[in-house]
Amino acid sequence: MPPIVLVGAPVEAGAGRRGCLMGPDAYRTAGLKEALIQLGHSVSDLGNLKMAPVQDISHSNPVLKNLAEVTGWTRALHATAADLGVKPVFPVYMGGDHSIALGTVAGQASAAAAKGRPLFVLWLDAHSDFHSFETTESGNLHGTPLAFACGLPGFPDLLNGLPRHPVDPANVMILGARSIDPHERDLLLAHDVSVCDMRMIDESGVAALVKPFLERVRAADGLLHVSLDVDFLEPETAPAVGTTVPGGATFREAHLVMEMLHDSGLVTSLDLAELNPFLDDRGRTARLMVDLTGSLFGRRVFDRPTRSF
Ligand code: HAR
Ligand code: MN
Ligand code: MN
Ligand code: MN
Repeated sequence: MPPIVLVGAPVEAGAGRRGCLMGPDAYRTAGLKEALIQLGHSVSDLGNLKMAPVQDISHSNPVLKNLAEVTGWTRALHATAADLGVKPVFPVYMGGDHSIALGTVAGQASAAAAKGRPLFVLWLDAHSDFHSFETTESGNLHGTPLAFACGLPGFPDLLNGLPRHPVDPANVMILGARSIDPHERDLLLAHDVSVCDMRMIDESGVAALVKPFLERVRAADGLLHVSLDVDFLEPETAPAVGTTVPGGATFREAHLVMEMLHDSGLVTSLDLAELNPFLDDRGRTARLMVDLTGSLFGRRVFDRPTRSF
């Protein structure tokens, strides 16, 4: 595994309530770097990115919130991800609300294009985040990053004239969905995105859903970006998120996904999104996210099989 680079993205401008800007520091307090070093990785922390609000950006939808700040963060994260994505490192983007993925996925996609390899995206989330800036009714831009990543129309020039390298919607899997707005449903169907909702998890189990996706990534020699939203998890297990939806993935389902991702060896970048430490219960959600990241980076009980009967 290449060296891990932690990037702090203290972004809350994309969410409907404040607090996600404390996310990167909560991951530091919860010992993310130390946990990954303990697993034998080499880890550096680039600190928190800086952002300059972009004033000369506008959009006709009057409900959009904090467009200048979100655009500033998108450009900063896009530049960082496009750079890290072509280096022999594994970037972990510590958010920040999920609007960070407007920049991280675009940047990783630009790096994948430079390498001539397709980018795949696994979106672990209660929501599909598949609004365009035209269809969002809440105006909370954390509801839009996956549509932007897939190259949908209805966005202003978030990348300052730089080319968008859209992720093929056929290379996306959403897992854990249970709250999708009508416009998002129409767009997901129109673009033929694979959405595995909680009912499918109940009926098939996460392993049977994730396996064929990973096989596709491998067959295509793809790069794989994983975007983990805290609200993928059941709120009783992970309360520190502003947009809880009951009936989420269990502790074990989430770990199993991470363990399978590790074993696949296919993941090349990771977002940790939507942690709101202001809503946490003595840091337990932050610690759970650190533990899940540990599973993605190889934590297991034994490093070789024990005797079998
Ligand atoms: N779809 C809703 C909206 O657009 C809720 C979006 C919530 N998004 C996140 N990230 N919390 O998944 O407002
Ligand atoms: Mn999300
Ligand atoms: Mn969500
Ligand atoms: Mn909406």
